[in-house]
Amino acid sequence: MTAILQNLAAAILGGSKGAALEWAERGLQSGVKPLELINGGLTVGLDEVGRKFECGEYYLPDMMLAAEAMSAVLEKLAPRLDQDRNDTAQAVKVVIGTVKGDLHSIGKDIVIMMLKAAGMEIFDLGVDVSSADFVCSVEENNADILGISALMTTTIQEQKKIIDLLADKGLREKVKVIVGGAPLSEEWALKIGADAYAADAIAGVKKIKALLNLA
Ligand code: B12
Repeated sequence: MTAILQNLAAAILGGSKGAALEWAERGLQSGVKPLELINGGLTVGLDEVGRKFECGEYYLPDMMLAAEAMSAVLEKLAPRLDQDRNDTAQAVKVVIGTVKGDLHSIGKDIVIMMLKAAGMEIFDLGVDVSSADFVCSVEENNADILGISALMTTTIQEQKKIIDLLADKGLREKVKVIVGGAPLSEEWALKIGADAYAADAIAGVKKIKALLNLA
């Protein structure tokens, strides 16, 4: 099993969609849970891609190939995630997106997969979303939760803009805000006035349930 995860991570690192899909399939057939393939294989590979990019060993096209391979496998795994039989979260409406200027979607999409598996209703705004569009969607859909993703130190400030705009429109008390993304921390969430921060998708589901006092 460890070999499968290692090979899956290596396929992502090599930007090979075909190999990544094949190792994911082998993993599933050997009984590895989709979540383990995501956390123990795909994400490990992509983190390494990020490190190589940072130190100049990889360039943008390498990162793009790795991201495409990752997205293809996620698409394959999405319908196979365990569905939560407990339906306490059924009526929860979540608006989620990645901030303006930021095109990173993979982390957000994993969070969405987990929230859907937990039975929540998702309004996915996509990437590069303006603060006005976030706030409009919260209002229109009467959302319980607003999830805001930002992956770059240059874009995380947008999260604060959105929270400030919610307050300006008198909507801040109507919705709980959770923020996520690799450069963030609890301190950041506190500083910008979010209700919660989650380091990964699983923590995200737990924190959202806690914010809404669900079991
Ligand atoms: C893949 C990738 C890309 C892909 C994105 C494809 C896509 N469809 O998403 C592409 C190639 C397009 C890309 C482009 C760029 N990228 Co890029 N990218 C990455 C990389 C390698 C992985 C990101 C990722 O998907 N991680 C895997 C997921 C699972 O992790 P995650 O996003 O952190 O999400 C998890 C948690 O954070 C959390 N979470 C995330 N969001 C949310 C939201 C909520 C509500 C909750 C609860 C939780 C949550 O849960 C998720 C799942 O567990 C990172 C390096 C890294 N390790 O982060 C660089 C990285 C983020 N990119 C970087 C850069 C510089 C760029 C570019 C500027 C490069 C360039 N020269 O053009 C462009 C920017 C484009 C733009 N305007 O956004 C830098 C950012 C540096 C900084 N300033 O902070 C990084 C850190 C690479 C590096 N080490 O230098 N990138």
